[in-house]
Formats: sequence, structure tokens, C-alpha cells
Amino acid sequence: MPHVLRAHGVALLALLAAALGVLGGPANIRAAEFDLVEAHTTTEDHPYTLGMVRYAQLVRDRTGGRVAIQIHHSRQLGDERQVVEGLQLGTIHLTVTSTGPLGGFVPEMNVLDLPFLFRDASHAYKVLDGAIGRGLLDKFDVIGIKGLAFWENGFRHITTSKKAIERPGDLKGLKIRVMENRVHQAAFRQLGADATPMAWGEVFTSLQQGLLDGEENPIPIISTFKLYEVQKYLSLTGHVYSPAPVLMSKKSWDRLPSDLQKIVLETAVEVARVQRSMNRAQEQKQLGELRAQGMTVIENPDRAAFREAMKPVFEQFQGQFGKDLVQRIVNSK
Ligand code: EAX
Repeated sequence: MPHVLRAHGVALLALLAAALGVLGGPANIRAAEFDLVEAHTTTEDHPYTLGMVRYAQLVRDRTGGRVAIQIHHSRQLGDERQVVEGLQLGTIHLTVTSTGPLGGFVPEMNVLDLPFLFRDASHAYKVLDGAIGRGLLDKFDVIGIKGLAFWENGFRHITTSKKAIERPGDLKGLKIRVMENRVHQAAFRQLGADATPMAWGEVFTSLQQGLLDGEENPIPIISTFKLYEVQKYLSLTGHVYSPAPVLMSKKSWDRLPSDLQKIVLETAVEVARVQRSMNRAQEQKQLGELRAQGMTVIENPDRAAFREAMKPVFEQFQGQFGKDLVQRIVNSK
């Protein structure tokens, strides 16, 4: 990772400069005042990483090198739940994560996991970038985390090994990995699947060994993790929109002076736009690539039937999160 090497190089140069008594040298040979350890689970070429690289550059430039972000992708520091725990402890400072494990930390976050909550991406952006989204991010405060912004994981689709999924009944009896998330678990149970919660890191091997029949994720995840090697069918159900919150350890946040806090927060919000368009560009390109890799794509599964079949879950959880909040989201235009 060149940015890490560069950080070391900069530190050495700064030491050298100090030793030689060269004071007030150019900003780029100073070591960063705030070194932020960032960690997430996706690969180097996935839009979480691409967005984070852009974010790190902008933050470095706008803070005159005072804030440096060291990116660790590909689960180098653990799965999503562990990383979020790291934020609470202050051992990890920054992440971009799926909502998968977040309901275990902030129960209200589970509202975003309701199947067919958002009509389309612009509906999701409207809600997440407005007062409702900010309200959800602010709920992380009490558990020692500063919620910065919503980036994108994407609309989730179902992949399977043995059987094409066209309608809800096709999932009956299939062992499908879901995120460690009670709404997703309930939704897939409702469809008759054997819904198996599991951290992402174990999924590829479990699919490979036939311990699972399928899973569900956005196209950029399916593609960058090469799920085509272990899955035959991709059914474009789009049953839930997965945002990717960018979260910071409250310990790191509180250490930053307010001018730097402002840059760190505003830049995270600004990069959401870029990161989402990177994600959509990958979706477009990768669908063809997945076909070329031998996957059979079911483009038009019976979405209305999926929505109908998952409705009881919507009703059940709507009661828990407050019908009011759910209605406000549904009615956002
Ligand atoms: O955050 O666990 C999941 O299925 C997530 O969508 C994925 O790892 C990216």
C-alpha cells in the first residue's frame, strides 16, 4: 500500500529535517498530527476502498497534511462487527461498513434493512442525506461512535448454486447466508429459506464447500469477491437497499480540533456522491462480466411476489421501529 509507505517516508523525512535543524519546511515533509487507522472488509478494487482513497486524499489536502488516513481493506483488521467494536475501543478509528451488524449496536438502524423500503436509489439518497439519515447517524453518539455519512453498498440480489430463483417459493429449504441482522434473517425465513447469519469472511469458503446454497449481496461485492467461482445463478431481486455508513471512533473525533472535525465530516458527506457513482458504474460493468464468467442472470424475477411475501416482516418490524418513522421514509419524495 503506497500511502502507508509514503506515511513512513514522510515520518523519516520529518525526523531528518528536525535533526538537521530545518524548521518550518514545506508542509509535505511533516508527519501527520492525526493518524487515523481505517479498516473495512472489501477488496482493494471495491468502491468502499476507492471511495476511501478519494476521501483520504481530500482530507489530507484540505487539512494541509495534519490528518492522514491509513487504509486497511480486505478484512486485514477483522470482520465488520469486530471493526465497529474497535471503533468503540478506539483501536480502530474509521470504517465504512454495511448495515449488517449495526442493528446490534444501534437498534433503530435496522429500519434501513426493511425489505423493499426504498423505491429506488434516489429515494434512498433523499432519505439518507436528509434529516432522517442524520438522525440515525447521530444515534451512534451514545455508543462511542461519530456517524459521518452514508456511502453505498447497493441493492442486494440473490445468488445460488443449484437452482435459479425466479419467485419466492424457489427459496424453500435452501440454506442462504444472511448478514448478522435480525430483519434480514426474518425476511429470508419468511420466504421459507434456511436463513443462516454469518460474518462475511466465512461466506466464500462455506459456499465453496457446499455448506451454503446461496447468499445475497450487491453486484460489486459478488464480482470483486469472485462469487462466480462458487455460484451459478444471479437473480436481480433488489430486495433491499444497503447503505454503507462511514463511522468514526468518538475518541478520535473528540481529539480533533473543531476546524479539522468540520473538514472530516463535510468531506465524508461530499465523497458520498462520488462513491455512489463509482458503485453504480461498477454495477453496470460487472453484470456483463459475471455473465462472461458463466453466471446465469435472472433479470426479471417476480419482484412483486417477493415484496408481497416479505410484507409480514415489514409489518412486524414496523411496529418495533415506530410506524411513524417508517411512514416518513416511505412518504419521502
Ligand atoms: O459490506 O456482509 C455483507 O454481506 C456485506 O454486504 C459486505 O460484506 C459488504
